[in-house]
Amino acid sequence: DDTSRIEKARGLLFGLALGDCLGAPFEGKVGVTDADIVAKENATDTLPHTDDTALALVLARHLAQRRGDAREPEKFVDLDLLAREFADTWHAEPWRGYGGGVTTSFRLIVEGTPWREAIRAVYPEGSFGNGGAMRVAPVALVGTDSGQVAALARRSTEVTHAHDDALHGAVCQAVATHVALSLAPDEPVRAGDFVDSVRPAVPSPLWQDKFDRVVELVEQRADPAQAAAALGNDVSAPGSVPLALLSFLRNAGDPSAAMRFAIRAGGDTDTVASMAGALAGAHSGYATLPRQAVSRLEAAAQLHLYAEHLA
Ligand code: R7I
Ligand code: MG
Ligand code: MG
Ligand code: MG
Repeated sequence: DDTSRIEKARGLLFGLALGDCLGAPFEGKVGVTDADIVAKENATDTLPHTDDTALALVLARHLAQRRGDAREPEKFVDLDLLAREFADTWHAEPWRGYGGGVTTSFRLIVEGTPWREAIRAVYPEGSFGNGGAMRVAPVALVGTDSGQVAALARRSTEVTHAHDDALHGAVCQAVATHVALSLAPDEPVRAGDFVDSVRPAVPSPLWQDKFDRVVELVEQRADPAQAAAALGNDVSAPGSVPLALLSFLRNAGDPSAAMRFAIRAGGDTDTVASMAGALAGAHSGYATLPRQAVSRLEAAAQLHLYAEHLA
């Protein structure tokens, strides 16, 4: 119904932003405890976001315009315009923590280089960074089935990331978010079934192997350190998207626990917690997010606006 739809849309967007904001202060830190993270949740200062949320807001705004034909929603992504919107957003606030490759390509795009050329200036094969996956979750609110969601994910990613693994990572995160939206918040999530719903969208041996490991790690009740050792926790798409999926599946029904698991796994904490937060929020809904923290998000007003537009 409409109530649960908007509740889940808010959960998705606020979970994405909250994971980014809670994870950012812990990037690269070791020995982080649950108590350290809960103290951040319960503080009173504003929670500033990084590039992850900044670009997710750009994509949400772009999708809210619903350009093109509703029968072909993948056309809701205008590639040339979206590339320009991302680059302009970097240019307005370049201090948000952007990756080195996109910083160069955004500068070239702002200066007038066509995006297809600009994005191969640093990495000729295209970046395999997680920058497509970190911002992709809003597409799950627009696509009506896995195929549409995957097409939207690819289009929203390819304007910055041409490498297959960056595209696979974004499709994985988007389709997983779509599945999370479709599940009742109060029903238990079965990791094997959940992963089986995502698998067909990511037909790559590397990613299928990652999915096998995610299911094993849920069954073994792996801790964050074991999860990071088995799956990776870096800025590459294959080294971060599976860890976010595991963080969600290990803590289904408890978004705060999913984000804390992701942060305690270390490495690229803002991005892994953000992707885990989007999945967990899409499944459990806005009301289950830590209340004291969501009200302090820098972008709270915009997140509410786009949740209403996209739900
Ligand atoms: O993918 P991207 O937007 O970075 C996102 C990450 C997130 O953690 C954000 O929170 C922010 O901190 O950055 O930016 P890119 O510059 O495309 O990729 C990120 C990094 O991945 C690069 O700086 C490289 O270290 C690495 N990388 C590569 N290294 C070698 N060869 C990406 N592609 C390649 C490659 O082809
Ligand atoms: Mg970031
Ligand atoms: Mg970073
Ligand atoms: Mg990051």
